[in-house]
Formats: sequence, C-alpha cells, structure tokens
Amino acid sequence: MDRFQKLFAELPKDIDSVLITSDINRRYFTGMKSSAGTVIAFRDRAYLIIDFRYIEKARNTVKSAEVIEQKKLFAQLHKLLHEHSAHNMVIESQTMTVSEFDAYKREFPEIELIGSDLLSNAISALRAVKDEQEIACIRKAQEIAEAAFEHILGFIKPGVTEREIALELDHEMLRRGAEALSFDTIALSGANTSMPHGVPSDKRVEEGEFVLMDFGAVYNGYHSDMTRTVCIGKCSEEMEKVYNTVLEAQLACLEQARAGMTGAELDKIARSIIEHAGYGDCFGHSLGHGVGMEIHEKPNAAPSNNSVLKAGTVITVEPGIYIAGKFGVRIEDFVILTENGSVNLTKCAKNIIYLQ
Ligand SMILES: [Mn+2]
Repeated sequence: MDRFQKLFAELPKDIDSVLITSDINRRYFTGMKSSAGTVIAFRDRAYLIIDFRYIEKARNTVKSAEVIEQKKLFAQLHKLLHEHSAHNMVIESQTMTVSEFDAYKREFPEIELIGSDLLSNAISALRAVKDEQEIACIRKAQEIAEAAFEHILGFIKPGVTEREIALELDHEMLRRGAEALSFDTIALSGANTSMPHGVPSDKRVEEGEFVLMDFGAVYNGYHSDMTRTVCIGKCSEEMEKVYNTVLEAQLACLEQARAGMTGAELDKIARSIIEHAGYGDCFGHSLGHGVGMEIHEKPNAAPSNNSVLKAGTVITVEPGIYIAGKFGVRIEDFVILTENGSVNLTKCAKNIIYLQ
C-alpha cells in the first residue's frame, strides 16, 4: 500500500477526495520538497499540481502522483473533482488558513468541504509510525549531530560565549551534511541553563558552570534532537545531585519505554523519580515529543496524553530539572518504540562530562 492508500484506509468510507496543501505533508506524500503546490487525491488516483519553478523536478522524481503544471489552480481542481465524480473534499484543518478555506468554499459551492480535524489527525497518525527509510534518515541526522557534539567538547572552554558554541555546533552540522538545522540551537551556561528554551547570548562560559546544549540536524527532511549538559571544571555537590537525578529519570524511561504504554505512563516514570528526589516543581515541561519531518510532532510523552504509543514511533526522552536563578540540567535522547521495548537512536555517552 502506498501512503495515499494508507491514508484513505484511515478515513471514513464516504470521503471522496483529500486536499493536501501544507509543505510538509505534500513532501511526505510526494517525496518532493517545495514551497508551493497542491495535492488532490482520490481513492484511485492522486495528482500534484505544481508551478513552473518546480515542474521539471516534479516530473523527474514524483512517482506517487500524476504531475500537472499549475495554470489556473481552481479550474484544474474543478476538472479533476468532476472527472472523479467527487462530492466532498477534506482539507488540512491544522494548516489551511481561514482565508484559504473561505476561498475554497466560495469556489466550490457544489462540493461539501470538510473542515474538521479528520484529515490532519489521520496524517499525523500515519506519520507517527515510521518506515525503515524514514528511520534511516533520522539515524543519519543523528549521526551528524553526534559528530558535531564530539567536536564541540574540544571547543568549549572558559571564555567562549554561548553564541559561539551555538554557531560552532551549527557550522559543524551543516558542514557534515545537514540540509538544515532542526531548530535554533540552544547553548546556555551558568544561571541561564535554568531556562529550558533560553536563547544563546554573549555571556562567556566560566569555571564551575554547566553548559546545556539542545540541537539537531535535518537530513533528507527528517530531524534529530538531542540535549547534553556538561560541566566546566568542577561542579558543586548540588549540581552533581541534580545531574544524577535527571540521568536516573532518563535511564529509567529508556529502560521501560515500549509500544503499548500511554504517553502519560512514559512521562510518569521520569516525573515520579524527579518528584521523589524533591524537584517535582522544577520539571515543568513534558517528557518528550514525536520527531520526524517536524521537530515536534505527535505523539507526546506528556501527562495529558492517554493514548497508547504505537510501535514504530520515534519519541524523545528528555527529563530536566531547572532551578531558577541557579542552574538547570536536561538530558535528551530519542528512541524508536518496539513491541518489547525501544531502540535508542542516540549513541553519545551521558555520564557527567567535566571539561577542563
Ligand atoms: Mn526535544
């Protein structure tokens, strides 16, 4: 079954056509990266309507859909809807704008436009379970990030700034083949590490501080995500205690994670260890999130997610403890869930690293 067939299998039987307009989902279904284009799929056939800038690439590479050069989009869609005797069309509610939706309603009065979350949710569910090709891209993205991490350990020393560390990680990932960065790299030091998503500044790294780095590479459309916290010189007893608590919480999750548990159950494993150590109030974010063509995608390992995690899901395990004004620690790996456990995609060591 190709991805369109899998998608229709997830949708109610009476859905005639689906309209895919987001860049990421268009790439997921056609394999082609572009900043424009429209996919319309029927149960027996799919089409990619795309403009002159992309047409040569599309004709040469897209196999899953018939490629049509875009002239007058709405007229072309009308023709296809008519040829396939479609009565309804479901759109991507989570990415189509209200003004686009209004335009489609105006242009297609004879078609029932379905603006519910039906399609967006069905695609998220498909994308949550990765196939082997997708896993291979994610592994490659992670290899690039880990090579950059090995490099950065030799770069960090007292006197370098957070921004210099972030830039060096970015440069190293791009040099090693990342097509993009997964997100704006986080590199924080000292008291700044208590802000989970702080922005790198011109602050210089000092002896006795933590440096927290959260970063990832994109390879062939797929993201990686990792966080490491390292110590410059010696750290205080409290810093060591917090580090080891986060590590214990993370290792327990990695040990117990498997398909069949809910996102809330996975989150709870880390949360109870951190609460038990007396830092419950200092772990204010959820344990993890899905990773794939987007850096944050479904499913979440969060107290609010009572759905069961499926085999083939790639999800982060990133507990943290953040003490405002003092310091913070986060350790993040990501794993593929299997029926019996999980496979860790992150190979880097994570016992506390003291850089001299
Ligand atoms: Mn993450």
